[in-house]
Amino acid sequence: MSVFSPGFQGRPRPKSDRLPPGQYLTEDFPVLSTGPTPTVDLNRWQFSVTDESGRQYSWSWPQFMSLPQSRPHVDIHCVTRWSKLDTDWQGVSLDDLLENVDTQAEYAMITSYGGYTTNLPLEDLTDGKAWIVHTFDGQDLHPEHGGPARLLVPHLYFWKSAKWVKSIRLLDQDEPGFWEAAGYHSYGDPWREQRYQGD
Ligand SMILES: Nc1nc2c(c(=O)[nH]1)N[C@H]1C(S)=C(S)[C@@H](COP(=O)(O)O)O[C@H]1N2
Ligand SMILES: [Mo]
Repeated sequence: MSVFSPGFQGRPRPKSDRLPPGQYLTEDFPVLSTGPTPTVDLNRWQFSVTDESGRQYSWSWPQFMSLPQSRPHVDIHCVTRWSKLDTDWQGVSLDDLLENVDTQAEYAMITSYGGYTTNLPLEDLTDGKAWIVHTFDGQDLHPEHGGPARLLVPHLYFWKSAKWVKSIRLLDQDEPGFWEAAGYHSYGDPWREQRYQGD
C-alpha cells in the first residue's frame, strides 16, 4: 500500500504528533504536589470569583454541581516532561462559571485550598479552554489529584491546573503565582516549550 494514499477526515492523529517537544508519554497518573493534600469538607467547600472591582461571586458545592456539565477529553502535559493522552474528566466550564461575571480584567490568579497559587491570562480560561472538574475517568476526583475539584487548563503545562481550587481573582495587572515566582514561565505553553522564565 502506498504511503502516499490520501487520508480521510476523522483519522486519529498519531500519538507522536500529540507529544509536545521534550515530553514523553506515560500511561499512569503521577501525583505532583508541593505540600500535603488538604482535607476539604464538601459542606464547607466554596468556590468564588472576585472581579477587579472587588465584587464576589460564590458557589456552594450543590450550587456548583447544579451548573451545566461538560466532559472534556484532553491531553495533559507536565513540565517535569510526562504527558498523558486521552484523559476524561467531568466538570463545569469556566465559560459557564463566568457567564454573569462582568469584567474588563485581563488576568486571573487562581488560589487553592492549601495556599497554592497560579496565574494566567483570563482569555486562557474562556472559550472552551478551561474547566473546574470533579470527576476523572468516571470516578470522583481522588484527593491526591485535586478532589473535590480542580482547575483543568490542558493547553498549558499542568502546573496551571490548580488542584483543590478555591478562588479566582480577576486582575488588571498580571502577578506571579507559586511556581511562576520561583522561576517558571509566566504563560507555560508546552508546544513552545515555555518551561522557565526566558524560554
Ligand atoms: N494546589 C496545587 N495544585 C497543583 C500543584 C500543587 O502542588 N498544588 N501541582 C501542579 C503541578 S506541578 C502539576 S504537574 C499538577 C499535577 O497534578 P496531578 O498530581 O493530578 O498529576 O498539578 C498542579 N496543580
Ligand atoms: Mo508539574
